[in-house]
Amino acid sequence: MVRIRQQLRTRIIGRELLYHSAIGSTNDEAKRMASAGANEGTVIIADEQTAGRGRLDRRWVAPVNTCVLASVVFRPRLAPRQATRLTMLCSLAVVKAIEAVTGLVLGIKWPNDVVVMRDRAFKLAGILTETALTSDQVLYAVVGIGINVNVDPAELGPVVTPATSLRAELGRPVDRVDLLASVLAEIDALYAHLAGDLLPTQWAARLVTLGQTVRVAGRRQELEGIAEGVDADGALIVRDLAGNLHTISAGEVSQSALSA
Ligand code: BT5
Repeated sequence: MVRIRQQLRTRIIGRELLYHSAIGSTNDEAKRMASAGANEGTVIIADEQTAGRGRLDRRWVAPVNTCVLASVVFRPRLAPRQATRLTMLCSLAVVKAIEAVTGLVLGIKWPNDVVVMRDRAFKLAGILTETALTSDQVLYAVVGIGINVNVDPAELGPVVTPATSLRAELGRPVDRVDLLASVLAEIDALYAHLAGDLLPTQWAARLVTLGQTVRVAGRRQELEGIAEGVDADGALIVRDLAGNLHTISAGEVSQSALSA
């Protein structure tokens, strides 16, 4: 993985890049470095995580030397409620990079899953955004990216959304360094569009969730309805069965039993 340094032509992302053969969690290390003053664009990568995390402290599983495991430090000029833009940016960058390197066509399952769509969504990559906030700005954010590259999905154990990998989709292995270089280059290019309409527009165009009947388990409520759109910061707009609109900024979306 360390050969990535020769391949990077980025402006900001990966100017400083630290490789670990094994680490607890690249996100934890990136947060530690960010709180100690690491520069924007610092990237931590690893070939193995012994304590890889998903959201809500769920486990992220990646057998050694098979996956892309990376975390990026950002110091964006964003208000706290806009921090979701970094999740949008990195999920879109992962989609674009994988499509460019492999030719697969991918989608995004709101809010953070990169998926291959067949009769249902198969999860190929996950994004974990963690922030340090003041009342009116993001001090720093760490976005962790896990991509299933050369792994047998059966090795991942029980998963919420069925999992897949690039090798499973393509029937051949994919070079993890080429893929990571492409992901970091896409993040670097999209970072110039962190503000403005391009990012939410391109991200929304990839959402497999829109138009579907969904069940949303949010922090405060659970509801069922049609996912009609997203707002500029990525919140999901759902029309419930009584016709009322709800804006959901965080939660879990699953395809509803009603649409089965
Ligand atoms: C995510 O969480 O999808 C965010 C994953 C972020 C992982 C990266 S790896 C580099 C960085 N360092 C870290 O420690 N984390 C980040 P979530 O949506 O909560 O999905 C977690 C759930 O996905 C788990 O509860 C499992 O059901 C399932 N899962 C675990 N490993 C998986 C895998 N490799 N592929 C697909 N699903 C998986």
